[in-house]
Amino acid sequence: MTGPFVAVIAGSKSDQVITDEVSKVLTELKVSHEVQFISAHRSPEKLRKYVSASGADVFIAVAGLSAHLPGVIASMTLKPVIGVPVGVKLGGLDSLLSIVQMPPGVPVASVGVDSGRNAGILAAEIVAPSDPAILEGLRKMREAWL
Ligand code: RP5
Repeated sequence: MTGPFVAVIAGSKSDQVITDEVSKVLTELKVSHEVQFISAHRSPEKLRKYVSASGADVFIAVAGLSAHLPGVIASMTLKPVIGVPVGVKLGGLDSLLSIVQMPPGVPVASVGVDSGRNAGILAAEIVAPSDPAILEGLRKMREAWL
């Protein structure tokens, strides 16, 4: 594999509509990535193995309800983690607060509820300084708004 790599992990197959959005924008921006469905609550050991074996430069973690997935991933890696809260109950507020209220020293970034596209763009922005093609893709995406 060459170039930066983004690992997208969701807590459940029921989050796939959001991971599809993440995947779509990362593909548009030509960022190598893969999507996995691994629950922090139901299969913590599988998650630990995946995170420690992953060569990811950035993790995107998609989860609803008590969304501990991004924080648990952050506890297992020094790479940046972007959480995507999913609006399953309470308009996604439960998930959003679970993601952003991390203890000091273990930060997780968060995009808005169900904002898979923004998570993909943010991940691309994080890796773009080391990859001129991704930077150019981001520039073109913004130019297209004009
Ligand atoms: C979270 O609980 C998942 O990320 C999903 O958003 C939500 C519901 O999961 P399922 O019960 O559909 O597996 O862990």
